[in-house]
Amino acid sequence: MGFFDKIKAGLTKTREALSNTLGAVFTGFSQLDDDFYDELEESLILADLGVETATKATDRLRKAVREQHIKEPEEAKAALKEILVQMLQVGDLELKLQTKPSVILVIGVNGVGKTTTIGKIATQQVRQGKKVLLVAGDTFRAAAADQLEIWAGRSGADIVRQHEGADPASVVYDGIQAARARDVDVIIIDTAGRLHNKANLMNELNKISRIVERELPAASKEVLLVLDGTTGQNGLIQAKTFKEIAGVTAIALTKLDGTAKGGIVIAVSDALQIPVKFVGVGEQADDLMPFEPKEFVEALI
Ligand SMILES: Nc1nc2c(ncn2[C@@H]2O[C@H](COP(=O)(O)OP(=O)(O)O)[C@@H](O)[C@H]2O)c(=O)[nH]1
Ligand SMILES: [Mg+2]
Repeated sequence: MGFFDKIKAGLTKTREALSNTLGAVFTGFSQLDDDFYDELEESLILADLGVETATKATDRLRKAVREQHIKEPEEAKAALKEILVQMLQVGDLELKLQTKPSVILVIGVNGVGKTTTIGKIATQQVRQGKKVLLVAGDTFRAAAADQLEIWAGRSGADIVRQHEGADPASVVYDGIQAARARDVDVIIIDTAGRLHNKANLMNELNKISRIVERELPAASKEVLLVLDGTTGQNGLIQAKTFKEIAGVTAIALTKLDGTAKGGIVIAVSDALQIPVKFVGVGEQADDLMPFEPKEFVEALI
């Protein structure tokens, strides 16, 4: 299944909601009047774009309709798609992994899918012939490193871990030394995401970043924030907090195969101006898709 089909299958719920509402907006109105725009904005909010982004998209459509002398709702639909695609193109969509080694620091609250996403990315990288090392920086529970170890086995990556309760920064230090010794291409660091104590989490992430920066000053680095697509606008609040404390460079949005309303992808890209680089559409190794704005919007509308 290609990106389009998988997303389409994954977003069945959203698409049902959207084709009922959005579809109805474009077929139910014969002219592009205020009622049309009100209805459109409301259905975009229902699709989880959030009020701010939905309003912005609607305003841009009004402007496009005026400037391009659009009369028909069908033409306006094409213009809206273009606007949404633009809102999703806020940066490079590929991971920047130019140096050997490169580092991906993976952050996000508990349960969003960090470890699973790491396993999936490792699978893709190993398939491309890269040597991958996973670093078990979530030392909060022993089970977290066990889970990462299972993914290492599945994907063909190496792993560095320590005992439960170890200092994450020290595990990261070990990982970097191991990566040097073993000629690793990509280091992927798992972290714990206990957001209930923001200062603590910030400290921990800062410490890890400092080690990486000190040991590998010239390396390509990505800070990948993982968000659960089913948490809707709540995810957006989390994302803002993490952006503030950790200098996020990329986003992976998981669980788009569930009850997620896909519009959250647009809300997150637009509000944070950080590109969504991956979407998770299941629990298996192959269920991670590189994000393609055009196909995504086509699948959505
Ligand atoms: N349906 C679905 N489940 C996912 C996806 N990504 C992760 N999960 C599940 O979400 C749960 C939490 O994932 P985990 O990687 O342990 O989250 P972490 O606490 O952030 O490391 C697990 O049961 C995963 O199998 C996804 O894209 N789709
Ligand atoms: Mg985990």
